[in-house]
Amino acid sequence: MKVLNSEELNRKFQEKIDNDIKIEPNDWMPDAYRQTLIRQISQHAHSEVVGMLPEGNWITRAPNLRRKAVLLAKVQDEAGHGLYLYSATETLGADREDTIDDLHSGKAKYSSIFNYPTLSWADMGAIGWLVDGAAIMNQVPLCRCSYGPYARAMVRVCKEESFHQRQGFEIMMKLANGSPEQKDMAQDALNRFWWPALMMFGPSDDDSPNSQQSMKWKIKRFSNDDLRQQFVDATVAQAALIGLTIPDPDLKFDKKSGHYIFGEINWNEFYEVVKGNGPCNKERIDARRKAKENGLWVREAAMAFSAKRAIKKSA
Ligand code: FAQ
Repeated sequence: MKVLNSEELNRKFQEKIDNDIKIEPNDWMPDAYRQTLIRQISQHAHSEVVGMLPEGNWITRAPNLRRKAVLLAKVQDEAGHGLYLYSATETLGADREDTIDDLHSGKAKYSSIFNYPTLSWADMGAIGWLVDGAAIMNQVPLCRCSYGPYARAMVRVCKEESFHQRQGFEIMMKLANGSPEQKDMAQDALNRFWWPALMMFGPSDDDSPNSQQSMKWKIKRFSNDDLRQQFVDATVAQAALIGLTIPDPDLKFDKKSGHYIFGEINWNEFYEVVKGNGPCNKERIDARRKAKENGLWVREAAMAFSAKRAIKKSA
């Protein structure tokens, strides 16, 4: 069999991408493609796991049994998403423990949105509606990502996120149609989560160092700004439907382009939160570190049990 040189391997690889043929774990891939995927997928996994914390905060305080059961199931789903994504990262040769250590040391990023506090029950509605809503907008195109294991994980993740989005919207709808105090709670949650939700899509295209190459490799199918615009266009109408006001005095519909024009995002706030200076960054990482330490005995017990079983089996 002819041995291909690096230039030929790269050309064949890009040809596959251009023809929408999925790249699988044992296929040849440029190292930069592998590293980009490890970076993005592990950060995505961290986001799912850290993302359990703001909502986990309300499980014991949900207003009734139905809400508690739904919230519990939703938070569990996020843990599952983290697990599929860590597994997808492992198919690229990354060590799961190392990626988790990178999160705990502050080396790896996770979504800025999870560094904001959840102050009222309405925040559960705002997170489902806006945060899961933004996550779906970004993740549906990832179902067509060029890397097979990531694309396949995203199919199931998106089905679950779409249920999450609806449960959040339903909480907001109930509150917005409830007493004046309940409506105020819903509006307050929208006021606090709107701008951070827009930041979830990442820096604007001119300041996004990874986008161009990731789009060439079909990891990303749309730019950060295009997805943010799609989210705004879809969500403004939903807010109007339940009588809530988007907290943006500059928001207006542009007939010519068919899109909503929205105000300037506070990029200074975004970069501060990403750097670790958001309202809850320290609390979130401390909680994850503590979870790892407290779970050590469970991992050790499982390993000891598995070693004992292996000895018994070989005997
Ligand atoms: N927060 O060049 P780009 C969820 C970083 S899951 C923090 O544009 P890229 C489910 C970025 O990593 C939410 N950092 O980067 C849920 C890069 O830094 P690096 C997570 C951010 O990768 C719901 C630098 O800025 N979703 O919500 C953020 O091409 C409810 C330059 O940016 C995913 O991870 C940010 N918002 O595009 C769970 C989806 N944005 O690594 C619980 C997969 C950017 O070079 C409850 N990821 N950065 O040091 C993606 O689609 C992409 O990675 C983007 C960023 C679009 C996030």
